[in-house]
Amino acid sequence: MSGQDPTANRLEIPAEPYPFVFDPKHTALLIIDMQRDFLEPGGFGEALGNDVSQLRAAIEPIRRLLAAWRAAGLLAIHTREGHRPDLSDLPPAKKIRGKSAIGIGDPGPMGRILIRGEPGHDIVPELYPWPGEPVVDKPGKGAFFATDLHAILSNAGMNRLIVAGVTTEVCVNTTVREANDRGYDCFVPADCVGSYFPEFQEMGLKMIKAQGGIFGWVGQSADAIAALERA
Ligand code: C5J
Repeated sequence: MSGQDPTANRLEIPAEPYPFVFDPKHTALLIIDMQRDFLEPGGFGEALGNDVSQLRAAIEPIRRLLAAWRAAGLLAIHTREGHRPDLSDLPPAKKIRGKSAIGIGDPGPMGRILIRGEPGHDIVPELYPWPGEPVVDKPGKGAFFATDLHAILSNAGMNRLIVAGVTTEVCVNTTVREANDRGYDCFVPADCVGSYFPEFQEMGLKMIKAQGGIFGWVGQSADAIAALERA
């Protein structure tokens, strides 16, 4: 698409396995599941025994990237993992997986866990969507499964994604793979994604950029911001 557009703007971000080239007009910033239940002390993530500071480290880099993205007037999209209050879109297998004492739909520290409309399901205040920024509610790990994300992106002429959010090995990786299969090139800023497990953070990023960028590119948010500022 960018090759046919006389106004195309080809920006370059240093990345692995090689520089990521993108036209900001055709690139969306996709922020995955930066929800209070995953990130805040006292939420579902912590109740399961996870160290939320591992995820919270991504908030400030995402905030800076989002600010630069918004300042340039570009498309930012947010996702939230969660389910209908009557649980009709929650597969029984997902409900019982893990056999933990509290699960999806149960009362939790911030309302019913991962239920749309509950405080814990909402996005952390630091990254709260602006009016007009699409928020995609997804019942699965991948942001394309059972959502209108692909329609929103293609109707807006997007062919590249910058993917941030949590967790690196679960919803970020699943979404990048889904996007790759649908023809999107994805850049993942390593400092803007987080995992409760350092080894999964490392391997989750390695799997994206392996074999010549089998699923996408990995780099740093400061380089993405610098590319935007140069433009
Ligand atoms: C998980 C997610 N890990 N957003 N969700 O269950 O990665």
